[in-house]
Amino acid sequence: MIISSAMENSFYSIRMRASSREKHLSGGERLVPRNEISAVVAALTEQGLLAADGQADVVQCRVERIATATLRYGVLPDVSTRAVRNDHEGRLLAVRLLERAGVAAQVAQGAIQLLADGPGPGGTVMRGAVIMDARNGQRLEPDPNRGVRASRMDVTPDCRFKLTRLLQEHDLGHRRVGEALVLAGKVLSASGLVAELCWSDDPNYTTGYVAAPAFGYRRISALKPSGDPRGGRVFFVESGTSIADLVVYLEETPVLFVDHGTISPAQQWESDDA
Ligand code: WAQ
Ligand code: MG
Repeated sequence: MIISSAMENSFYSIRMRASSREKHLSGGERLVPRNEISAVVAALTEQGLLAADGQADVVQCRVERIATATLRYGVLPDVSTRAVRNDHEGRLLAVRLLERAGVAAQVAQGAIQLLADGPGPGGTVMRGAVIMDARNGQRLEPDPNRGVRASRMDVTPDCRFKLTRLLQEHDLGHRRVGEALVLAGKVLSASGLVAELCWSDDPNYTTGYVAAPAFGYRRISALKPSGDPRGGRVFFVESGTSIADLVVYLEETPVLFVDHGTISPAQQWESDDA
């Protein structure tokens, strides 16, 4: 949800990218006030250096001032978690959630297969996300090698303080959770956006999520088998959505979240649940 309001103070976009021989290893994006720039650049640089067991040979951080007038404000999606027994159950649940959000069942299944096979060229991981027509499954991202990167989104310092504490109370203090929640928040705020599907390319991180306006950010404890290095993101859109406008919004429009939503305790999922 996006709310418009006037807020003073300059914010700066900080984007980090770590790579090894042209291969993307890790990225990070923050929007911070002037006084946090140095600390955040240091933290993101360290994150890039640590990525993939320290394989990075280039870590770049780019700092850009954001024109205050372009800033949009929003509230983060609600967070809920379903524990599943294995990735088969997890993928079944993901299909059901995507259908509920308005994605055709076959399209949802196809998207899961795409991420399972590796959506990049030759079964590799993409740096960004796939954009997919929710009705017919057509891939719409302008560059299918790279995908689209959601960028220039963050929580305000005040919201970060509250969100960090709340996530920790629910054992969700892992950096990935907050990052993915903010990314999903921006993605869901885009016009024409129906749902997002995501799981990590980190072989040891099996939890993924389906996000949609109707149920927020729903975590699923297993969307892939442990040890699998493939992962990715699919942004599902309504047919007829302007992809050019969507890409500009996701990559360039700065969005700051001023508050979080609710966080519900994890629930065991049974396949006969609605
Ligand atoms: N924009 C678009 N796609 C991205 C971005 C981005 N900024 N960052 C990563 N991706 C794509 C890219 O294809 C990656 O391979 C893939 O997503 C996964 O990225 O609640 O850690 O950073 O427990 O490995 C979700 C669950 C974790 C967190 C997701 O993703 C939770 C995660 P990763
Ligand atoms: Mg990441």
